[in-house]
Amino acid sequence: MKITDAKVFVGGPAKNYVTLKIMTDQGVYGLGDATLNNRETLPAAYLQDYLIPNLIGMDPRNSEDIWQFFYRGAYFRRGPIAMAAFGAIDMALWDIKGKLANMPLYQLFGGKSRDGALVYAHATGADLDDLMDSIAAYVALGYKAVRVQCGIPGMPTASYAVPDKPGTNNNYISDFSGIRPKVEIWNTDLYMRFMPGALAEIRARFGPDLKILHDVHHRLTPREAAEFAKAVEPVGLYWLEDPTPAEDQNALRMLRQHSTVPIAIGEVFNSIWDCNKLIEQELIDFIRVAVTYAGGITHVKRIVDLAGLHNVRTGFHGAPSHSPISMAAQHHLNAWAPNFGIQEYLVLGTPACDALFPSGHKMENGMVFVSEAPGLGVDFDEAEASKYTYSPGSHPVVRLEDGTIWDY
Ligand code: GCO
Ligand code: MG
Repeated sequence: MKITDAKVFVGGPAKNYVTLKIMTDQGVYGLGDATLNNRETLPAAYLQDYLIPNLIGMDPRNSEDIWQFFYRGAYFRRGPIAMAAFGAIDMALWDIKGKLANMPLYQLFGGKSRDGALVYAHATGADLDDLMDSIAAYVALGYKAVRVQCGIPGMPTASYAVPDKPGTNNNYISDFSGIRPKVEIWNTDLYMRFMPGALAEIRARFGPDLKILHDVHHRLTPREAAEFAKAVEPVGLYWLEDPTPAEDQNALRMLRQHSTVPIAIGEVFNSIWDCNKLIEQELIDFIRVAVTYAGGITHVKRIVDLAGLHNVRTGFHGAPSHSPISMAAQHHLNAWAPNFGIQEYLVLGTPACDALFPSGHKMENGMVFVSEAPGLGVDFDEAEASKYTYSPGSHPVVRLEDGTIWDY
């Protein structure tokens, strides 16, 4: 069996999805997602200029060897661009494998460990009242877990404080906003003073059963993060996400010594080498890698297995920049993983997105139910795709009030 051709499409409704389609001499094709949010043309170029010319003629069933060929066979490796490109190839090869076996992918991993996978959505408010309304709307839709982000009084801008209602697109990703980023101003003192009380009010209003998550977006120092974790301890968070800059695998040690708040990190990690110490030293409770830019199913499955040895559960990244293809890959891993925790999943529910990616995965009452179709269980309509073109966007850049660059 041979790979005969592969094509890359960039574009989509309100998002620049990067979709890979791999064709074979047996008529079976596979789909992959290489969407690196706001840098979409780069994995697309890596695929087109280097990976696809090498892929043609390979046996698509050898997904492990193909992964090793592109990763270990490269001298300069890792990083989000390369790993997103390898990830898309890997997803597509698993899709082909599932279709050849006539089985949904989760069966090839070891079958189902659960019927449905718990998900969380993003509730966001310009102020606390607005946030309460946003949370209430998600609860009314049946969500059992909600990430809560709030505008901070006195802080002129905070990227995640844009009003957001269920069913709307999440504006914190600056869709098609152009190459030059907006600048946002951050003030740690104002955040530290306001947010613990706001979280306590949310708990008081929604009661003990709602799973409340909060994302700090890497903006605290290790000491500040420890202080913040202690302050929010009584709220009973499901998790505190990205409290410290992600590059420093030692940063969570101080927080761990002072607090038992569950910690989630990893949406910007690209490989097992970014999180092996965090997992082995049991400094985290949830690992947030994404199948898209952590090298596809083959590599993420290794991270999941390492995490399982250390009682770390999964909480894969699922911001709306991931296309339904990589979300499908995650739905299959979530159905199987013995150490599954939760899945970030914002159903945008736009008819245009459903038309581009017809899928059998279903969401009901805050849970995802995986498709029983062979392979990934999601398709790609090329005629629909021809309606869209690429439009650049950029994440905001964050500065402190004195001008110092800070983490977005
Ligand atoms: C999350 C992320 C998003 C990011 C986005 C960047 O937890 O979903 O932190 O809020 O801002 O994925 O592309
Ligand atoms: Mg996050």
